[in-house]
Amino acid sequence: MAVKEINFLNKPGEPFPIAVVVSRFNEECTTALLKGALDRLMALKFPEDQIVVVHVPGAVEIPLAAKQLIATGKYKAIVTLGAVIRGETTPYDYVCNMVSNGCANLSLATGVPVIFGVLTTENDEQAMARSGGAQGNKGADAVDAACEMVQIGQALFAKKGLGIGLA
Ligand code: INI
Repeated sequence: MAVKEINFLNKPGEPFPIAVVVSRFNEECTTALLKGALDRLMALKFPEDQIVVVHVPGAVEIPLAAKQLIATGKYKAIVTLGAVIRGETTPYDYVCNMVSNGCANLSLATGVPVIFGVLTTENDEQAMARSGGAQGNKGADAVDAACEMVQIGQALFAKKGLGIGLA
């Protein structure tokens, strides 16, 4: 069967200019997410001058920084990292909705992958488990997702290569 398949799982491809937006709120966790993302970028041989990291106060501020980075036209993907932890008196649902809708809308409106590496958990233990603990590191996973999505975009819009040529 000559079915054309596009699948870049475990095929990171060539490095590209990438931006990481990381929030400070729940800093222990987000610092570990950033380390996971940068370690993965280094392992994939991204040159340091292709990477920018922007620190913002909290998850709510992530979409605006991502939008401003996209507006520069320099970056092929934006990785967002943050930690929204329910706790007892926090505005968890509002923060989750603002950051998740903001990133999704931005990605769809611009065509630039805005990867959602923001943890949304019930408690600190769940968040730390996903920041380099028993459940891996969502920062590293977000870099992998960025590599996949950039290549999918290139494949779908390329006039050569896979030849789908939507552009
Ligand atoms: N920001 C987070 O990144 N995580 C949270 O868990 C959180 N909680 O729970 O309140 C949080 N709030 C701050 C918010 O992101 C903004 O920085 C703040 O509201 C200023 O706009």
